[in-house]
Amino acid sequence: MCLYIFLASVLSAQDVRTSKSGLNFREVALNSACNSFNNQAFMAILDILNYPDPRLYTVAEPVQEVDATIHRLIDDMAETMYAAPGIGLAATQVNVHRQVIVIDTSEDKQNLQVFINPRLLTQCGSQDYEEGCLSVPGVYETVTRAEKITVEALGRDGKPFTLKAEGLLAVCIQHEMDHLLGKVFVDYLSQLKQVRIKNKMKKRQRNHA
Ligand code: QAP
Ligand code: CO
Repeated sequence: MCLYIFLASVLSAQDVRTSKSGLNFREVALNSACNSFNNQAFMAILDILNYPDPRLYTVAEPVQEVDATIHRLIDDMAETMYAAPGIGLAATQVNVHRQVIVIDTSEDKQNLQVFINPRLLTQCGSQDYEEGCLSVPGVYETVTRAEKITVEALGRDGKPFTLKAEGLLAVCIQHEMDHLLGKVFVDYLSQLKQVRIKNKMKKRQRNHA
């Protein structure tokens, strides 16, 4: 997105000043944009798998080391989630089968929460919440989950933390942890609803083709 805006503004400026290297201004701008791209200075919006893609049923592997590759994945997942816009995204949904989740349930979208290798330590009570999913666009159905949870995970910095959550955040963490186990919220619904949702998705795919 930033790259496109940047390139569009550079290319629309009809500036053909010649630089020391002999390249004109437009070529220099393009080169530097491409170099930044190769050096991975830009984040990327990733493709999201759509239900009932069989790859959504893959069980994610634990992350062994929170390295630059994982940082890049987290940044790209965050950009993808914010662009959608969504409040949670699991790596499974972008076809990366590692235990990585990004969540931001805040109003101002300034509170990114990262969960690597999450484990539920406690869960209690129950709550019904109307859930959606970026992999099941346009479908919202009520699911019953634990009301309060305690989760242990690694943060973006690779350091372990524990977090108590309730309400929407607790629902979101449980929804995203399900993705890492190869589970989609639709799987909790009646067979009839699952069939209807699959048909709706097929129809959608035809129209968006
Ligand atoms: C999971 O879901 C969640 O259908 C995150 O057209 C949802 O961010 C947990 C979205 C609700 C708890 C409660 C869905 C965006 C976003 C759509 C999302 C859509 C556009 C879903
Ligand atoms: Co989801």
